[in-house]
Amino acid sequence: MKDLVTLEEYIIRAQNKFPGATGELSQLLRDIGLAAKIISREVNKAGITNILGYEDSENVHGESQKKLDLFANEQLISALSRSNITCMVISEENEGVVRLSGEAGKYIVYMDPLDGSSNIDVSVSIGSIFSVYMRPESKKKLAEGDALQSGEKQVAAGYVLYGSSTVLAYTTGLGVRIFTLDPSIGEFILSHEDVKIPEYGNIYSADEGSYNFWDPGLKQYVKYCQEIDPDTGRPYKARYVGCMAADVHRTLLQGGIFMYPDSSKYPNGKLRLMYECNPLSFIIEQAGGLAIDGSRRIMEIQPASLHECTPIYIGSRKNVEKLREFFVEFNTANSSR
Ligand code: AHM
Ligand code: MG
Repeated sequence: MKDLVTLEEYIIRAQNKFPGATGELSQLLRDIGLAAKIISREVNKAGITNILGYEDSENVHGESQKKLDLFANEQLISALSRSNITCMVISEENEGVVRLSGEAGKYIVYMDPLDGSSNIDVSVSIGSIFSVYMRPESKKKLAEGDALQSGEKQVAAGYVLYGSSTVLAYTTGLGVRIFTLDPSIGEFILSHEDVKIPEYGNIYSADEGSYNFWDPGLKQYVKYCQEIDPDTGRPYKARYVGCMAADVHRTLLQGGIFMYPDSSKYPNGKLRLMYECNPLSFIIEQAGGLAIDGSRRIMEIQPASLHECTPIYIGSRKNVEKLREFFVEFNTANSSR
C-alpha cells in the first residue's frame, strides 16, 4: 500500500528543507487546513440543518449573505487568530480590514471564505480561497494601504474546494500540491504532487448567457472554440460551475481556459483581484499556465483598493495566448460591444 502523507506532515517536511525557516508560514497553512476541515463538515450537513438560508445582513457588495458564508468567515478568522502570526485579514465578507490580536504578526491574509455561494442551495461545489502577503517590515502600526500589494508579492496562496470530495491546493512559490480530505480519518492526504496544467486543453468556461455584453474579441474567440476542427480538438466542451475555485480547479487538472470578462454589464469584470484572481493566478502560474486581464499579467496589477474587480482569463498557456491574439485583432480602444 502507498504511504499516506498528511497535510501536516507534508508542511513540516517542506519546512525542514529550509533550515532558517521560522515555521510561521507552515503554522498559518496548518491553521487554514484546520478551518477547511470544519467548514467542509458544515458544508456537508448544510442541507439537513438550519444553517441553510439567508442571514439578515448584506456584505460589502450589497449581496445578501448566507449563514454558511458567515460561518466560513468566522472559522477562518478564528483559525488565523490562534497563532498570532497574522496581523490583518481582508475578507470578501468584511468591508474594512480585520485587525487580529497578533498586531505584530508577520502576515496579511486575503480570503474569499465561501466562493460560489449561490451554489449552496442547489448542492453544487463551493470553495474557499486565500492569499498570503508579508507585512512591510519597517512598520509597527499598519495602515490599510499596506495591504495593497501586487499579486507578485504573494508568499503563499491556495483554495479549498468542497466538491464531490474536499480538496485543498496550495503553493508557496515552489510548485502546486493538492490534498484530498479523507473524512473517515479527518485528514487531508497528499493526492497530487507538483501539479502541472496541460499546456493546451479543449474546455472553455464562461457565462455565455452574457454574450451580448461582451467585446468583439471575446465573441470571436468563443466562436473559434465552437468551430469544428479535429486537429485542434475543436469544438471545445463548455463547462461553467459558477464557482471560480471549482472552474479553475478543473482547468488546472484538465486544461483549457476560464474567463470572467469585463463587459457592458460589468465594466471592470466581477471577480475580485485580491482574493479571487491573484491567488488562483499564483496557483495556475506555478503549474505552468497563464492568467491575464486581457493584456497584463494579473499578478502585476497594482491594486488601488481592497475589494477591486478585474477581468480575468486564466488557464493553459496555449489557450490564453490564442485568446490574446483575438483581443489584439478584434478589440479596438473603443470597441462597441
Ligand atoms: P461569490 O464569491 O460572491 O460567491 O461570487 C463569485 C463567483 C465566482 O466564483 C464565479 O465564477 C462567479 O461569481 C459567477 O458569477 P456569475 O453568476 O455572474 O456567472
Ligand atoms: Mg468568490
